[in-house]
Amino acid sequence: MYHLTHTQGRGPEFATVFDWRLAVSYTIRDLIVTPWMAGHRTSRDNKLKRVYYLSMEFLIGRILGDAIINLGLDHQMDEALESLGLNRTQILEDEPDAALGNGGLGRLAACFMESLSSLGVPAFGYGIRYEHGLFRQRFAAGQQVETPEDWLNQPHPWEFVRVDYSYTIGFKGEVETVDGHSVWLPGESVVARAYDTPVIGWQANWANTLRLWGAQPTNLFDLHRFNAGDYAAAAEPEALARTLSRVLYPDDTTDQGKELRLKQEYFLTSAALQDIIRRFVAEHGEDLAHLPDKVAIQLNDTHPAIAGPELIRLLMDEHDLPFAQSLDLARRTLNYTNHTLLPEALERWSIWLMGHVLPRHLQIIRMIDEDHRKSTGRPANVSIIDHDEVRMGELAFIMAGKVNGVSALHTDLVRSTVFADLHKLHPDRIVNLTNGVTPRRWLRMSNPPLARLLDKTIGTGWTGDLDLLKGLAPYADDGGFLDELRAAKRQNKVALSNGLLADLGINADPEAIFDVQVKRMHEYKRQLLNILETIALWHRIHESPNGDWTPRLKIFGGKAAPGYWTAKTIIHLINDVAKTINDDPVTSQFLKIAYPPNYNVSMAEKLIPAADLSEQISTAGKEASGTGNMKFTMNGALTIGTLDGANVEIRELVGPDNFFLFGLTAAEAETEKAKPGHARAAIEKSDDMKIALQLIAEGRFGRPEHYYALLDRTWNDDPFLVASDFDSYYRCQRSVDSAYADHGHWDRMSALNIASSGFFSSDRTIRGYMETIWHV
Ligand code: CJB
Repeated sequence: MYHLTHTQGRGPEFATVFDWRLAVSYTIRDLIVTPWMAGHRTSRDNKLKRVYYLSMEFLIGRILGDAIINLGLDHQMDEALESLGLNRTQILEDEPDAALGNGGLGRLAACFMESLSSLGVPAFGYGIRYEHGLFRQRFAAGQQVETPEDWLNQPHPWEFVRVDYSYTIGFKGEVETVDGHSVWLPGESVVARAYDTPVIGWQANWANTLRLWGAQPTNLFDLHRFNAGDYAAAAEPEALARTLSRVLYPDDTTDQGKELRLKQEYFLTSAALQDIIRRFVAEHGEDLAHLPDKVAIQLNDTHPAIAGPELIRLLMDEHDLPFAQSLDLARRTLNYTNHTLLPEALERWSIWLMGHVLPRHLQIIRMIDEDHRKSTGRPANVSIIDHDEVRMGELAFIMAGKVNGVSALHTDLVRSTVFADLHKLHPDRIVNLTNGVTPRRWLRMSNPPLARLLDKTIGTGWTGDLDLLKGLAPYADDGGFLDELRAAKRQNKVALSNGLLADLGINADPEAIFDVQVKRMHEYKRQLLNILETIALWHRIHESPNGDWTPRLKIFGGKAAPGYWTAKTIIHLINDVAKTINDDPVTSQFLKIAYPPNYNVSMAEKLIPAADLSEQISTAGKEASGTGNMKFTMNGALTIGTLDGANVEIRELVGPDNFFLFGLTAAEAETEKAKPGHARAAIEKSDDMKIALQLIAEGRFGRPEHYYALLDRTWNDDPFLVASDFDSYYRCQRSVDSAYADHGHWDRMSALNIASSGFFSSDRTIRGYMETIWHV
């Protein structure tokens, strides 16, 4: 009530849901501030080493519900809201998602921030305060339409603006030599201003800061031009600066090759490093030789890889250290996580662009390259500069103390493929840290029915120590427990069905298998395989409509990068197929498709707890890890998947009998792909796949000309081996049907999946980083 009156300036009789949500958020924020400040004091007074996580993406989602859970106030909050006549769901759902990320990489950063706080590790996350997060997706005639996202179009109650922490970031200009020193005279500059969001850990013992940088002009506007009446031109400096933090690049894996993107990356990195050095000097004095003892910096993918040359520049040009020492200090401070092997995702910038935007950094990159080549005996293929391009992956590797992959398989492939030559030179540098997700958001908060059952069965300790889920294993043979597990799942399925009916008009039977594939739309993730299997199944049901079919609801969710034509065509196809199948009275009791638009973190929180089957069907060797796969497992869904990314570890832990495996291995996929005509040969052998493609070509699902290019690609190219894996996938899906028909058996498998999922807590991952990389 205090914040409603004094912060929102509204009396309860006039207050809207929005006013109440803000009042509740400020009340909760007040409770976070105390541990937050205590944590800062403890870190400073004890001169603790800090972790700094640099990421172009933090896919946070909503904050309020998560904060309430971590403060342990969910019951009290319910009572308080009820006494005010308010509805908790309505309040929570009024909050817009902070969608400052595209997919797994950004969501991982958000989970890591939460785990760092839960474990009480002094840490800062550094990112960009994008005015517009990931675009909103809607469908028009089945096709994706993007509109801007505008989460900051209303007050954001969680942040504190820090006008006193502002840093100048330069671009372009010249490098001059003055008294034997290189001096960079930037031609442009902007100011990075800090906006802090506290991230509260489990049980509110500790809170860290997510510091996001917003761009400001160095001069607010040109008064001279303003006075001359040229108002638009007068505002130009502001508009230009703001562009830097205006939009999140809506691309998951491809290098935009844009000057703005490079500038954004440098903007984040330089602001963060200036802030880190300022704090170090304030706490430990001017002797930067001790930097690696107090600072561990993690680069989330190559996006902030300019950190290597920037840290050297700051140490050398601004703090007068020699190059060799600066290089050594930087390398002992920086670490790099690789998140993908897809060649198009490993950033490269033309030498021209690098020299144009960051001329001093290009000089330093050449010095790093030369030093590395000299010290390693000038081997071939490991240079940072190659074919007139700066290779950011190589730069990140060479400048890192440790380089890590994100699942066991991925790390092996990092060693044997993209960085094979560098790995030979530095055999101890690459380590594995399999990803994880926070069980607070992804289990306790998003799945109350299951959380209650777990509390009742094994106690509440699992939330902070997910390994305790092992205690559930004995209950896998307890009929009473399995009935309750089924009831909890059913409750989530009913809630989802109600939502789908209200939002999409789809009438889903909660008894059906809820089969969910939610993730970014990408060919390697193979949503195409899933929809082709759906078509083939539909055709089979038509052939024997009186057969003993297990009812299924196929749920898809995901956005395609706006410029990714094939992914957008697959979205169109799914929607076209959904329309035909959902309207078919012959099959509708057995098969339906739902594709709710605008998949985001909040939607994931509803879909995952309601899923029976988790689709993790990427071409083996292509998905670095996956983290959705882990969330589904924790929530009791069974996985149908390939031996890819963390699926491999999920299957090992839950046991092969409790996992639906299909498809080629990574090695087999490589061999298969090398065979000329592999797709055509596989399709010719598969009646089901052939009929599915034929039905599309015949126009059974909308105008076939929309799909000719996709069909042609599938028959003649098929780079992600949909055809080669089709029959294996189709057969595996039928084994899912029969397993699901046996409730007791299915529920037992589900219980064993949950019991084995403790390893996938991001607390375990963060502990791994602490031990093997950060030494905190
Ligand atoms: N990933 O989300 C992204 N974006 C990229 O640009 C590159 C990789 C994903 O990162 C996740 C977190 O490590 C992985 O689980 C996922 O496999 C990978 O595609």
